[in-house]
Amino acid sequence: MPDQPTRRLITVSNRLPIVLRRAPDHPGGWRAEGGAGGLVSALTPVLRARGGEWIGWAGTVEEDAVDLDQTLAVLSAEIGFTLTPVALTADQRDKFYLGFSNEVIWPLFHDLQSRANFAPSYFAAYEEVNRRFAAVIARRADPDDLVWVHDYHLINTAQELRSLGVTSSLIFFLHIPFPPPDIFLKLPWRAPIFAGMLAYDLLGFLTARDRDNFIACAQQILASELVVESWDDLLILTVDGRQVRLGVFPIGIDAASFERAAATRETTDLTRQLRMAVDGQQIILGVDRLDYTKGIEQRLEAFRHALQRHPELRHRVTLVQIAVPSRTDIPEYRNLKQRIEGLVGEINGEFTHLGWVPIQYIYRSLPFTELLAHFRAADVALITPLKDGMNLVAKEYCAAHLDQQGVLILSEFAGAAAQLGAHALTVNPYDIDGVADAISEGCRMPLIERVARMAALRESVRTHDVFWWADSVLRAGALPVPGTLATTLDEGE
Ligand code: ADQ
Repeated sequence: MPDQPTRRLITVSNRLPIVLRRAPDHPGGWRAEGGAGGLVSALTPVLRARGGEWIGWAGTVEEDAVDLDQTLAVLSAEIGFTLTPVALTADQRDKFYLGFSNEVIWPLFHDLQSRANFAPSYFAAYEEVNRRFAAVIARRADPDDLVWVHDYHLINTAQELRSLGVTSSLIFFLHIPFPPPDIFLKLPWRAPIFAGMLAYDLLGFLTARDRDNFIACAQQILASELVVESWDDLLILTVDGRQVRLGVFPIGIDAASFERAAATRETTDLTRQLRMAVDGQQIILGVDRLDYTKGIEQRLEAFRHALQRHPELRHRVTLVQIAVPSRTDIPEYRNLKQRIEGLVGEINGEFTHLGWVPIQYIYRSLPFTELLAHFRAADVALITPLKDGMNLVAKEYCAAHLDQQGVLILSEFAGAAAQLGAHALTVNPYDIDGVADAISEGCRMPLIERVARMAALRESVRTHDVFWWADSVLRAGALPVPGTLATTLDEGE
């Protein structure tokens, strides 16, 4: 088998790193957008260097997907590796993506089981689509390739690949939390989903919390059949004579690019404009996809409470809440948008006074430079998800904060708290009083403390960036596991 650095990499994710839109005046009839984001910037150089390929859904339903091959061939040549589409029908997209992935797994794995819609028809579509992905991968993968599958949409792909006789090394990375047993076991399809995860060779989790929850589930589901041993930084599960590695790999951002982009003249000018617009007030910033896991409603309540509890904040602070439209085809998300807009209206109605408006609410995806300018201009970032796999916004805020004077208020239930919690103000997002007090503390924090905390946060974000993350996962995926493992979990942990 070739050495780790030379093995070809096949990356698989629900979506390709591009979005295609119909454009009759473009060659092939399609226009490509996107290609930004941490995952793309981390994996693009790896795929180019090793030779490789990205397999995923192109975002168009099968009925529309004529002439796609020519467009993807041109894009593949431009990007430096092959883009291979998986076709989905409109019905599959609805039941697999909107249904099972986002109405079942997403809420349940974020501990919000009451929001899950366990509709029986969704799981069949999930299996069908995972089978489709496996069929495409099986046509493309050689035994020496590393196949790296991303996220909760594709948990069952490895099992399908094994049944097709694929012997390549299979890595799975979960970008969301893994829940504790009392929540996971509520899933009606817990047996096939758990078995699906065990079909991979390496399972990557964002935090030790998630890995340990997985092991706790394994102990309940597999009981005496399970052996857990520690080896290097990994844990090895032996189930039915097969070994599965478990690793903790906190995803980072492309920190150097963020710093560079934050320092440009354009970003600096926009930052100045934002600061001038609030006329000397402090800016508190929230940036999230509009999702119930992000705790936006609870955050707005905490801000209202802060204005009541700490009246000195009035006329002195503005909360800028940027909400990026997300999953708007799911009713739960449309209802949440209405509730958030209602709350913003209520709070502004209650407190607006002599030209001071406490909340600026933005509901759209901002251009990158504007997003960076908001990060730079904000005195305090208020990042309070109810639960989050990692939360990259917290890291992006630190990387972009070139003057080192910003304060990070961070939910203890964001995966990022494991790395950043020591230098952030950590809060329980359900504790309205506690968050209100943290807002007041963040706004009053002395300069010397702000700078010391932010310097440490930036150092952590810079050291553990997205390239470090991708490299750690790929190394763990390619390591030869010794036949006999010396330390058992009981002895070693
Ligand atoms: P998300 O739930 O999407 O990711 P997050 O990690 O915060 O959450 O990433 C959001 C991304 O969207 C960030 O890169 C951010 O810059 C971008 N973004 C946010 N607001 C924007 C705006 N207004 N305009 C443009 N871009 C905006 C999932 C998991 C997370 C995990 C990541 C990566 O839910 O827990 O950290 O995957 O593994």
